[in-house]
Amino acid sequence: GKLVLATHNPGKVVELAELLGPHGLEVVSAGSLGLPEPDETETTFIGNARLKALAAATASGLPAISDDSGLCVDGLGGAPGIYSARWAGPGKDFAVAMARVNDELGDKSRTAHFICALCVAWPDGHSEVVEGRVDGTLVWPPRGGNGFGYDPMFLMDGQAQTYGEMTRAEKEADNHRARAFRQLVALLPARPA
Ligand code: ITT
Repeated sequence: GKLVLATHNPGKVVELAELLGPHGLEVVSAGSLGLPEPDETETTFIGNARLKALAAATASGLPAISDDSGLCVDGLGGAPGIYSARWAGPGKDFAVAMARVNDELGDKSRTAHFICALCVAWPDGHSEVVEGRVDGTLVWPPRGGNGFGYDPMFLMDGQAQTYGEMTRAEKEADNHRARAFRQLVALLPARPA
């Protein structure tokens, strides 16, 4: 059946489409349906993921999958966290966002993790949510031009390359989004559209 991808972030669309592909679900984007971008008024990744998926499912009459994610930096008390997109400003400039993270960090702890909450919601208001996490450290200066967002400064534990230096296949093999997705897949057949 058809599924709405309830995100306006092109980097997420690429990764989620790749993850969903093998499951034979026909994906339509929120943008192509002209769905509005709801304000992210919740205080948790899971809360915002639910809000976005329910808004898209209700508006479209189709099941919808949303992604709320972000970078949590230990030396910054977990910031930018749910504000990760907002730190890039209206111009969505992640060079600026990464520089702000680095400036505010100074010599505080550079350990960090990415969180990805994925939600699938149905037009009748039912929803399921899962969360994936990947741990790492932050490098400076940023390395690599692949991926999106904070990828060039994130070095996953056990890796020599930042997400910005990895190929798409290398990053997608194991990250917060893929880890969340593995849990979500287990829930999908339980409630087909
Ligand atoms: P939607 O709400 O439309 O999905 P958004 O970009 O506003 O798009 P979020 O509110 O979830 O999404 O913000 C998450 C931000 O965290 C995102 O803009 C990235 O900068 C960052 N982020 C999330 N996953 C990432 C990843 O895999 N690599 C790098 N940065 C990531």
